[in-house]
Amino acid sequence: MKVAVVGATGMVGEVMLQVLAERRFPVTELLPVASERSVGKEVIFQGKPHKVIGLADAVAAKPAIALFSAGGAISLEWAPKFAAAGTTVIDNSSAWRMDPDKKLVVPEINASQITREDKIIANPNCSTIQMVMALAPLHKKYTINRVVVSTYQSITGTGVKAVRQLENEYAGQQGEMAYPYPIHRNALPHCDVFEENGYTKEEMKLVRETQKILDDNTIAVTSTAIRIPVVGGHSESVNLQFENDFDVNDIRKLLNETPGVTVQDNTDTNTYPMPIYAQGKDDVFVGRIRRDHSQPNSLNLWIVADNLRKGAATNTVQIAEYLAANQLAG
Ligand code: 11C
Repeated sequence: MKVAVVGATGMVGEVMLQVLAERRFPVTELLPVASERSVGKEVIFQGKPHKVIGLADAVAAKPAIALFSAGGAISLEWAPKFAAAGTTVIDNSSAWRMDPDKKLVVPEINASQITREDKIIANPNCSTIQMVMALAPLHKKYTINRVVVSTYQSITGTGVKAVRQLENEYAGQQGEMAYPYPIHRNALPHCDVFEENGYTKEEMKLVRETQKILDDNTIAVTSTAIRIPVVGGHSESVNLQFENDFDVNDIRKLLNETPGVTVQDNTDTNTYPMPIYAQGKDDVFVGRIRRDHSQPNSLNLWIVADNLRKGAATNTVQIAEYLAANQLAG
């Protein structure tokens, strides 16, 4: 398959190239695509250099699939142009996620919704993906009424500018700031911009995207998203209230049996998920599984995943794998 990676020189784009190679996606020709100032630069794919091309040239090359991670504005302008040329776009920005005509896909949960007519498919936000991976099997069996989530998010979610800010702060140097405050030795209750309702965009993504992916607008979700000086992945403290009572051992068993989820949960051995161990892995890790005794039918979970992999690149490549396996693209 001819595959374009739009935003190939960015943080997520680089991981997309890595994941495509690792998972041996059947790429017959790779088109690394980036903004004009990167055109002509080289990226390495499968050990070989590939020249970066511009967006118009990539559309003209009619790839079967284009993986986009170049920001919402580029997606809004260029995804329809690729789609019109017959390419199936899998878009990692927030541009199309809540469009009622676009599918918002976590393959383990809802890939079967995709048809050949879907020419722009949205990849959810990283913090949503890892949460719904754990929630989906529990919702199916016990029906979730309410979710209260607090996130502890890696600076890699902001991008390379934030990584530089932290590095400069470690080194005691001045430099460009990605955040309004220092991030070293700090915690910012502020991921993405504030909306009029007092929540940040990141917090509202957790609300709206969860309902869309689980196909249930009756699930009440409230969230607080925090940025912390960590690079390996996002962590989430999640409190769930179910319609029906549950057995905690059955919850553990359900999560254990869920493809893409690894349970790390043994308080005797201090076993629980942490971003330093999740980094570089594709699974979503769940631990601290325990009943919330303060109210009926309630459960606490701690969920960790590498936000650049399952939260972004790996999920996108898994969607591409589904398209390839079911001959839905190209
Ligand atoms: C963060 N979740 O950690 C964001 C990054 O909507 O795809 C990804 C933003 C998005 O800041």
